[in-house]
Amino acid sequence: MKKVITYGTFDLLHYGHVNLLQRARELGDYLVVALSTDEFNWNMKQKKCYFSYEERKRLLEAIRYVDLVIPEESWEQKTSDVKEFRIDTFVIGDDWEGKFDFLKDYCDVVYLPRTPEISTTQIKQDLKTKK
Ligand code: C2G
Repeated sequence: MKKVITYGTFDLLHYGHVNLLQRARELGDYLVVALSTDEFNWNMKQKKCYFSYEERKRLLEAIRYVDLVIPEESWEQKTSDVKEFRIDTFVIGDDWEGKFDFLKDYCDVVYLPRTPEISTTQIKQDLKTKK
């Protein structure tokens, strides 16, 4: 079984995220999503999530491409995650291009093109301006 892992906040979930998850899953047979916890988002990414970790986890688990959701609590956990879950491929959007090449010692590393024109920031801005 070829196992894939990806990481992210996934708040507010949108089709750009689903495009990423679908392509990630297509690189193997099993997809693990390490979902940033509320604390990690706030302390390390200065992101205030609209949906809580549990709500975001529930949404991800409803996506057909996702097999397992685990918490992302630190920047440093990727290597141990790859070992623990016997991951073959690490995948993430190309906004992170090159940032996780250190994982090449343990698994394949794939940066996928982001889906253009959609982002949570854009959604929030549009909601503010839409009458
Ligand atoms: N993404 C995408 N296209 C978009 C928006 C996001 O392909 N229009 C991808 C991102 O590149 C990422 C995933 O969807 O691979 C999740 O996006 P975020 O929730 O913004 O993830 P991020 O905050 O970048 O967290 O340790 C890694 C971090 O946890 C990644």
